[in-house]
Amino acid sequence: MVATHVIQVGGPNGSLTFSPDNVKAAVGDLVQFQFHPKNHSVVQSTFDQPCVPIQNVMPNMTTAFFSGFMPTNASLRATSQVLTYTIRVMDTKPVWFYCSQAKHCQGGMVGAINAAETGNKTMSAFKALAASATENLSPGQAPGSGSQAGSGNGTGSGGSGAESTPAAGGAGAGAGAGASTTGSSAPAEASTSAPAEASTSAASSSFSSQSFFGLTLGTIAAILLL
Ligand SMILES: [Cu+2]
Repeated sequence: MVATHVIQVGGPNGSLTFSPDNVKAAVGDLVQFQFHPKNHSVVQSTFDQPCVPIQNVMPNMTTAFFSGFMPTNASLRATSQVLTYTIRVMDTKPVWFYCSQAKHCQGGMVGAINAAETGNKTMSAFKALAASATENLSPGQAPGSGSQAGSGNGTGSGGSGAESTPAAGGAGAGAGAGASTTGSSAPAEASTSAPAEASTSAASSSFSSQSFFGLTLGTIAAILLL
């Protein structure tokens, strides 16, 4: 029987986490990522370069997965129209992944399937490597182009049995916060989704307590993870 392991991507309070950040899965099992606000992604990486797509490091990698960006908001979850992305586990070797939004990878938004509990390649070691990464890249994004300028292709490769399930109706990113993104259904391109996150953060800070001392939401989130 095929087991499905659910991983929460982000959290209702905006946390930059995958939860759980390491699942034990058997060959053939499914791993379903469920996306929380505001706009995250799941990108496969190597252990050694946590914030770089695996195909940048291993050009012959044909089964790399990338969910695309998944702009969503709380009301979408309330109506159970949760954005999901599901992959199939192809072997028992560790699979490493991260969120390519802004500096989420460096902020600790990394995870694994079948990471070892001990030794050199543990989840905590992976997280430490991510924290010191110089860039956070989406697939297709040129190194050195900056974290806001990517153009992800928004599709997982079929090789790993990936499928994404955009919610019906195509909810716009940050609709509750007045962001002016287009309301097309996910996966959005990084070039539009990255500014969306920035604008929703700014909008929400204007009417909530998320912006103390002029810090942005992202800065506060980063500090909280220190
Ligand atoms: Cu993220």
